[in-house]
Amino acid sequence: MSILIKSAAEIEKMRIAGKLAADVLDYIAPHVVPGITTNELDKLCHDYIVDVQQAIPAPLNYRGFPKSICTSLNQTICHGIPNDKKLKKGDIINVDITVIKDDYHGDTSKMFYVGDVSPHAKRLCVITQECLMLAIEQVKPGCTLGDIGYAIQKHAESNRYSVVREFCGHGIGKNFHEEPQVLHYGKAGEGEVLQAGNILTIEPMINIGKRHMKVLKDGWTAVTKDRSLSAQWEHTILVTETGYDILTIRPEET
Ligand code: EYF
Ligand code: CO
Ligand code: CO
Repeated sequence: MSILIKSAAEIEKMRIAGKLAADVLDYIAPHVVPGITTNELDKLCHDYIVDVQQAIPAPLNYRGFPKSICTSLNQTICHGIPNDKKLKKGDIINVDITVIKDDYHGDTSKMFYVGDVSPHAKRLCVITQECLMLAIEQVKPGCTLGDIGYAIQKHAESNRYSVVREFCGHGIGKNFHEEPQVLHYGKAGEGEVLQAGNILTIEPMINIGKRHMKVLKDGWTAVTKDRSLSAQWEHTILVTETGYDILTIRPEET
């Protein structure tokens, strides 16, 4: 199965959607402090996306998801549902934003520290971001999906962390989730070959403990089975003629 190749016009719309998603993370950053609830973060992001960006928060009602963003706290791997619990000093939290603008999607997430966090929590967040960047650096025409997964798995496991296997990155465009599935583990040289014009997300989820997860009774929230901390970072990536372009890059990363 070959991966969709976007036209120049589609790529332009994806650039806009990607920039808007990245802007939401920058907008929300000063609000991620002890005492705020994830429901308050959800409302701030929702209103910014709808009223300021004149865009649509893609998660809201997507396959029945009840909120506009995902907020995944401490041992939550992904798809955490915003609620009325206050953040506290020492928490780590992933905020995952997907916006739809002019029919096209931009999808990105990052880890936030709530006040001062422990060195072991910080190390997990840093290594997980390195996993994402090492994977992105693989991307160019001719690279395989296995090259991406291998880069992540190698860096995570050489730091004695584990890679969650139940969730993956994905192609993205007019649809939130398109082919291919981008696994965060694998063997170099295996799997589908990327071509210029492909657009996909890479979004590794890395645990301090074992890789296994369970889904809570709410039917959405994935947590580590051993209750160890988990971290995730995500970008939307365009494959260019010479390499890659990070469509959701933030100023702090350049
Ligand atoms: C059992 C959802 C469906 N799915 C994926 C739906 O790609 C994403 N983030 O990078 C992504 C975000 C969301 C998402 C938000 C809601 N959903 C979640 C959990 C299980 C499920 O189907
Ligand atoms: Co996302
Ligand atoms: Co995604």
